[in-house]
Formats: sequence, C-alpha cells, structure tokens
Amino acid sequence: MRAHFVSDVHGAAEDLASAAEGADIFICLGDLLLYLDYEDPRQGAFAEVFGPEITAEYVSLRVAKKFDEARALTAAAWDRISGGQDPAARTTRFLPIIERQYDEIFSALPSSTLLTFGNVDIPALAAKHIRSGQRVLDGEVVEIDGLRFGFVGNGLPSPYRTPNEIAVAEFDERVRRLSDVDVLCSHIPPAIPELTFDVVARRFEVGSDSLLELIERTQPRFALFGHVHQPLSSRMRIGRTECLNVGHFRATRSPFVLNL
Ligand SMILES: [Mn+2]
Repeated sequence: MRAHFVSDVHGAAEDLASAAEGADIFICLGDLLLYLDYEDPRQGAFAEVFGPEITAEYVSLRVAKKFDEARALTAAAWDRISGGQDPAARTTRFLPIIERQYDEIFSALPSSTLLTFGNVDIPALAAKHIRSGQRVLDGEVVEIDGLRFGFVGNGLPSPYRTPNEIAVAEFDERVRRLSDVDVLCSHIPPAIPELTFDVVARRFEVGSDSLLELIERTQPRFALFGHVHQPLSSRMRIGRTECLNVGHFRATRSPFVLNL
C-alpha cells in the first residue's frame, strides 16, 4: 500500500491533485489555511485585509516575539480600515477569505482523503466545504488493509495564539483513545527538541508529551506529523518507531510517500 502524506498546505491548493497521483491512500495532517506568509507578505488572509506593508511589519514584530506590539499594530490598522474596534466586524471581514480558501482546498483534495486539522485551521468554517469521502479524524482509529491508522489533530497553547489550539488535557484525552496503532498521524510532533525546533524561525514549536508517551509505550511502526516547517531533524527513531515530519507542503509542493 502506497500512502501519500501532506501537511501544512497553507493555501497551496493548486498542487494537491498531483500530490495524490499514484497514491492508494491520501492523508492530510492539517494547516490548510494561509493566514500569514512569513516569506511573502503579499500572500494570505492577513495581507488581503491589511495590505503588504502592515503585513511585513507584523511579521517582523512576531519574529522578534514582540506580540503586544504586533497586536497594537493590527488594532491601529483595523481602526484605520473600519473606524472602530468591533471584533465582530473584523471577523466578518475575514470570514469570506477563509471560506474561499477552504473551498479551494477541499475542491482540490482527492475525493477520498483522511484528514486531521492543524493549529491554524478553523474547523467550524471548514465543515461545509468538506466533500463526501473526505473524512476528518481526531482521536480516532481507522483500519486500512489490516493496518491501524490513529489520528489526532489541532495544536496546543502557544504564545502565537493560533485559532485551533486546544487545552493539553483535551489533547491528551484524544491521544488516549488511540490504541494498538500501527501508523500514528498527528499535526504536531511528539515533544522531542530535535523535532520541534525550527531552524529558520529559530524557535521551538509546541510538541506533545502524550504523543511521545504513546510512542514510547506502544511503539507504532510510524509516527507522522507536520507543523514544524523547517525542523532541526525531520526524522528520528524512538525504539522501533520511525518518527517522520512529512514536510511543509506550501514550500515543497510534493507529498511524503510511505510504502506500507
Ligand atoms: Mn503550519
């Protein structure tokens, strides 16, 4: 069985169809939306609302970890655009952009896709764009050709306050539902410094202790994940388990292929 994995699609809908060519199963590990593009301030929902100059400034403040200044910058910019600070108005402005992105992505994903969401997704807004045959899995196991694939999505709380971060206890509860898994599929990696450190952003992303514990205790054949766009290590062995970062699809435009 040939499994193709993608993660961190971040708006790159146009290359999803070719990424699925030749695959027996196609698995997407989340982060479908493009909110901010750290490489190109003209791309993404934020740039569409605030323009490239504010976006470039916002990105550099976040890279410098000046989160309060970054929020102040957007508040001032939103004030100029809308003449007020009504959060509902801001949501209304972003809504059609997010909806359009989800429509493009789910139209481009294969009709048979196994999917879990990432930390920048907004599952409630994705729901109506998901086609029949595209299955969202979170805290669930599916058996394919005698192999058990376990899925857990979303992110954990971080200083970046991305929209789909869930509490550690809730995340851990979903991980506990995954028993006797052969292939563990998640958006975020297990909490191992080499896997969570991003060498370009020069920061640690958030990994999960409970995923690490599950791997150490039950030794699935594979643990696949995304989230860290430029990891210090993209693969690591934990006992019998091969831990693999499937790559940043927006940058690579190619799937991670696993023959099972
Ligand atoms: Mn991502």
